[in-house]
Amino acid sequence: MPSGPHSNVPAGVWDKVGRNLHLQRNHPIQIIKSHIYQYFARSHKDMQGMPLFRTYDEFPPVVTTTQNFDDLLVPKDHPGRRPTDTFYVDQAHVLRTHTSAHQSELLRRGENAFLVTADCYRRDEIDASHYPVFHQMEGVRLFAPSELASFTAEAVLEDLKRTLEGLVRSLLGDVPLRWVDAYFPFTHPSLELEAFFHGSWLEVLGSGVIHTDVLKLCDRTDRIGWAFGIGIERIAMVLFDVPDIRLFWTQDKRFLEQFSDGNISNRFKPFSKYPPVYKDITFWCPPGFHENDFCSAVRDIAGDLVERVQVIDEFTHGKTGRQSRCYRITYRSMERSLTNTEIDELQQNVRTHVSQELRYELR
Ligand code: FA5
Ligand code: MG
Repeated sequence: MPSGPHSNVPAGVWDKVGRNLHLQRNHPIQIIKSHIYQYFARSHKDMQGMPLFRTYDEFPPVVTTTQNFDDLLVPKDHPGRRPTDTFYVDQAHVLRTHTSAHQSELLRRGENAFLVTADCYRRDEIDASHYPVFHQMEGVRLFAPSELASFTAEAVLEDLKRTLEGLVRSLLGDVPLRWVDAYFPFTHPSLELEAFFHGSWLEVLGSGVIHTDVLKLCDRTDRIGWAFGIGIERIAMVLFDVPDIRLFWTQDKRFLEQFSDGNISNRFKPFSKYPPVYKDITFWCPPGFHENDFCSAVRDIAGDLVERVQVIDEFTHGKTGRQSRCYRITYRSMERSLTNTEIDELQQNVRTHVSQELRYELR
C-alpha cells in the first residue's frame, strides 16, 4: 500500500486493486465486457475476415501522470489532476482515472483499432451511480483516407455515433438515449451518451473525434479517428436494473447467483430493501474546501454502508463571508439491517475525523 508524502490512496480503495471485476466469471461487469468484445468481433472485421479490434484487459492500474494526463493534453492546472480528484501513488504515478491512459502508447505502437477494459479510480461524489473504483472500456479506431467516404471529422463523428448507437442498442434495446455535447481535452468535437434510468438521465459514456494534437504526439498524423470510454457499471445498472453501484462489489450470493456468462436478458430481482438511516452534519467550510475530501473521509469510515452524501443546506455568513454547509449522510446496507448503535458510532467517527483530521469547525 503506497504511503509516501504524495500518496492519498486509502486502504478501502487499495483493497479493491486487483479485484478486477471485468475478469471475474459470471460477474455482470465481465458479462458486459464479453458482450461488447463479441459485438465488435462480429461487426468489424479486417481484410482476412478476422476481428479488427484487438482487445486488452490486463493493463496494471498504476500509470504515470504522463500517460493519464500529459499524453492526452490535459492542462497542468486542470482540476482532474488535483489530489482532490485523483488518487496519487507518488508524485509521478496515479491510479488511472480512465482507460484513455492507454490510448497513446497503443497508437504509438501503430495500432488502429482496439478495446481496453480496466478498473479506474477517482475521488468523486457519493451516490447510487458513483463509486471510487469502477470499470471502463476504451474503444479507439483510426481510419486511413481510403477507409472513409470523406477524410473529415464529420465523417468520423458519423461513424462514431452509428457504431456506439448500434453497440448500446445491442445491450439496452429500446431504452431512451440522448447525445449531449461534452468537452474533453483530447477529443474535438466531444459527446456524451445518456440513458434514461429510474426517472432521470444517466451518463453512460464519453466520446469524440481524436484531437489532431494527440495524433501528432503519437506520430500518427496520416490518420484521423474516434475514441470512446464507456462506463461498464452504468451500462450494467441500466441493462440488469441494478439500483445501486455498490452491489457490484458485494460477495452476497443472492446478488452474484443471479448472473451468468453470456446471459444479458435477465433482470436483477432485489432480494431485500433495508431501511435507510439519515444523519446530518454541519460545519464551516475552510478555505480551499473540496467536497471530495469530505466524501472520501465518509467512505473511508463507513465503507459500503454509506449510500449517499448530499448538501441539504448552505449559507454564507454576512460579516465573515464564511460558508456553512449541512450534509445529509444516508446509511444503508445492501445486505442486512443496521443497528442504531452501529450507525451512531459511524457518525461519531465521521464527526471526530472531520474536526480532528480535516480540521473543519463543526456547528
Ligand atoms: C472519460 O473518462 C473519458 N476518458 C472518456 C473518453 C474516452 C472521452 C475517449 C473521449 C474519448 P468521463 O469522465 O465522462 O470520461 O467518464 C466516462 C464514463 O465513466 C462516464 O460516462 C461514466 O459512465 C463512467 N464513470 C465516471 N466516473 C464514475 C464513477 N465515479 N463511478 C462509476 N462510473 C463512473
Ligand atoms: Mg463525463
